[in-house]
Amino acid sequence: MITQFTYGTPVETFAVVQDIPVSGHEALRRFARKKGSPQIFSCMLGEDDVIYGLGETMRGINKRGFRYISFNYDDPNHRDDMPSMYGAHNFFVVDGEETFGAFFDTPAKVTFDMDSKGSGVLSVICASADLRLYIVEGDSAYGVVREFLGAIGQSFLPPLWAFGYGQSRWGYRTERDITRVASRYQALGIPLDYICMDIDYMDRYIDFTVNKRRFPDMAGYAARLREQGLHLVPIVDAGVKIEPGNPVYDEGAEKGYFCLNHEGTYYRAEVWPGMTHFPDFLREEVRHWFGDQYRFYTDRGLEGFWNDMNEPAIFSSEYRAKGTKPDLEHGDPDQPERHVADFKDFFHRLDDGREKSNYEVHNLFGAMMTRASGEGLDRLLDRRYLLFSRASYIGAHRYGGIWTGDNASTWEMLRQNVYHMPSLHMCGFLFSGADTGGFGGNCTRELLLRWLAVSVFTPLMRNHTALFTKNQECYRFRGPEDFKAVITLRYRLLPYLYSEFMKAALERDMLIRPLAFDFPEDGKARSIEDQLLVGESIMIAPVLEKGAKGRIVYLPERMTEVRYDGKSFTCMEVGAGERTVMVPLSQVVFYIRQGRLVPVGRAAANTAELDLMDVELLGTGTSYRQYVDDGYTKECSMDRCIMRTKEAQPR
Ligand code: MIG
Repeated sequence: MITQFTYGTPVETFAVVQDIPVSGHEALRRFARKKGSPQIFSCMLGEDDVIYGLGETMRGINKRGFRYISFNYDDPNHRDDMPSMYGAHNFFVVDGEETFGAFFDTPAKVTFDMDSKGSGVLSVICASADLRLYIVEGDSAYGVVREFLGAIGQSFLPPLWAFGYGQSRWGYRTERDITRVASRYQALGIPLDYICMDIDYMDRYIDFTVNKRRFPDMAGYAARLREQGLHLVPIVDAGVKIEPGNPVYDEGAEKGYFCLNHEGTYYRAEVWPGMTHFPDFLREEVRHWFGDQYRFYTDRGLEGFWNDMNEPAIFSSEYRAKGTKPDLEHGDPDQPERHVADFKDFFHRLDDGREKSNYEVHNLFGAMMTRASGEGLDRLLDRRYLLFSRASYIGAHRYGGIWTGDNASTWEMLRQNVYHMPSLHMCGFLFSGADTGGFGGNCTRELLLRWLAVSVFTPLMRNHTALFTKNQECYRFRGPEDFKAVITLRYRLLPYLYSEFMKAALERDMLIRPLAFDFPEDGKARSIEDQLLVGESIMIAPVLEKGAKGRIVYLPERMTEVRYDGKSFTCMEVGAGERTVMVPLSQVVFYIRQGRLVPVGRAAANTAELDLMDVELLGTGTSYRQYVDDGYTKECSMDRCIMRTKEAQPR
């Protein structure tokens, strides 16, 4: 059950799509002690209460003990104590003496103090008094999450090829660079489905352009790659370069589609292309116009995109450049001063007639860019597309996926990737993943192999790294057959992973879950954060430590231990409890739950060559409901599931 409380005149965020009746404010007393204003919510926690949720935030799966701030922020130096990342996912669940969820639906800054002082107090402070608060009740943490997922609507559904392996790097400049990546992967027989084009494919970093010298015939080139089963995925940045003569700029400027400054002229900020204006994505008409611009790419045969810099990230604003400051009377101790200055001089004109500074509606900007592009692509294409964004807000999950931004090639960041996945799935962002191998810094062979073994199980599986870092494509390291083994496993598991993703999306469920969600009575499972459940049948226990030859795994029940060595699967029944498992770098080990099945397919060079129907069934179950389609149809429903059955195995 969900109860809605409304305070003031909230900005429409489009996060919740279910019709939820509004309750009188007194009803909130059951959950919270309100101190004076609706902007402050607080409640007492039981000693052993666990707090789940908050999507893209640092730290572990249990968010208790720290402070988090929803204020979308581009900080490439990810640290454990960093309060904000690129997304604002204001939903959490308290699991304990009293189990309930809360979603603070406001695009302004929200501070979540999850008992940071250790005194048993959870408190939430909203910067704006105009907000909606949803309290979600259920009989378990998992039940609360499912209730919430039902309210925020169906996840974005990417095409099958988006579940393939993708290679990216900031630094690919020309057709030749991309061709080299494709042919090296093909020569080694390592599967690959797409290659990302970072900002250097553009003409001077201007969206909806191609640098003609570097890509003389983008449409022809994309078509040639498609014949090899490969897709090109261009980046699109949020800012539109100020350049009279460029049709996108001209039309946007003429029609009043850009955000304003305090003087009422277009807000100017410096980003990659130089001085830019930001489209006012919060308005329907502007979203429609911006979404239509993707036609530039779809006309050239491109069907996958990543939206970047949409927190938005700003290198320098006019104010900053002039050294003057707008009214900082209400400064913000949690934000760098320049940030507050940039976002307070930056105005949106909402569809409801109000004008709001970006500072007040900040967390919606990237989400509405995703919505603009998602809706545009939906109009332009008769098939599903790939889209993932850096900034987000709950609701954007219906239009695209996200990646977790500029992590680094460290073991801590690999571990953070594991923690992020269930938290993101609680907030609806099923199609998500991290930069595999790490964005900043230099990746080692060992770290990349261990990271790939985690990414095999995340919906977005993309290797990406920053300019000036060591090359990170699999073929740059010795022993490419080990990389081939791990990535081949992804393709062999796709009949299962794709099916589980689609079922989770269609049934408003999570795909990746903490152990505690499925084993709530198991005290030990409740405290484990480095093992995850993936779909209905699989549990993973990845090796996350440098130099480790294996690890200790906790099994809440009897399971099948499956080992993949690049050629075949070896299955072994193992009992409940702790066990030590050895995992060489050339192998991946995962677990199949008691009485469940996993359909595995044959190896394939890419998803175009993959046959979802040609599977063998692993595990001790007797039946599995497999979702199957052509991989791109927009008509997806549970009716597409087929039943796989297997004779019961004698034990
Ligand atoms: O200021 O386009 O997170 O993935 O490679 C950096 C260059 C801009 C940030 C993205 C990263 C991308 C990079 N971008």
